[in-house]
Amino acid sequence: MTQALIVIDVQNDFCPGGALAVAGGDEIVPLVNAMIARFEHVALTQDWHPSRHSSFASEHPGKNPFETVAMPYGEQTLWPDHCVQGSEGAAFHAGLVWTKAELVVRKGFRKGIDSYSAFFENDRRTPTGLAGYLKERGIEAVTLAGLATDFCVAYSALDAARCGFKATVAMNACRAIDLDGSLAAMTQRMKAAGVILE
Ligand code: VGL
Ligand code: ZN
Repeated sequence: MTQALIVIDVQNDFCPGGALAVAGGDEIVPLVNAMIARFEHVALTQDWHPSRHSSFASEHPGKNPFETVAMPYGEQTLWPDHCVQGSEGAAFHAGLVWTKAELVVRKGFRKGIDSYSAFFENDRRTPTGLAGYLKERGIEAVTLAGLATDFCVAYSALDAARCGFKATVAMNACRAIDLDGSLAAMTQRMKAAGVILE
């Protein structure tokens, strides 16, 4: 089976000191680097929001980060401003050895819709193009690692399985936000969808 590694959002804003820091987010960098070295094909994702993105709590008067709001496409968690296009926070962690990557998928660039998954935006319908890219390249199996386990990694893994890829998550090379039990809930959803958790 032709395999690819997909490294999810290993960006400064998701690491300690960043705007939406994930505890221990930087600890995965050496593990991810070792995986990059081992895989024949590597793609990266980069959370890439315009300023004033609709997922930012600052755009919703009276709302705080980590609260939710109803969007036309469903419930959306609100976040601190993060990963603004071209900012230092949106850059890959300085220790990430990303030069081998064959593709960088940027997501979340439409102001009115968030995109956790590397495959579809949060309406679960608008594709990023990644599934078509992988299929055209003959890639049948994907392994995911990165940030955050219970948001962008999990939604990407669920969509990978839904698109017909064999999907594996390297859990030790991921770190979670864990908002109101989201890590346990998303772990359960991944298992139920047939995602292999390593
Ligand atoms: C992410 C929240 C908002 C992630 C991205 O990479 O998991 N989480 N944007
Ligand atoms: Zn984001």
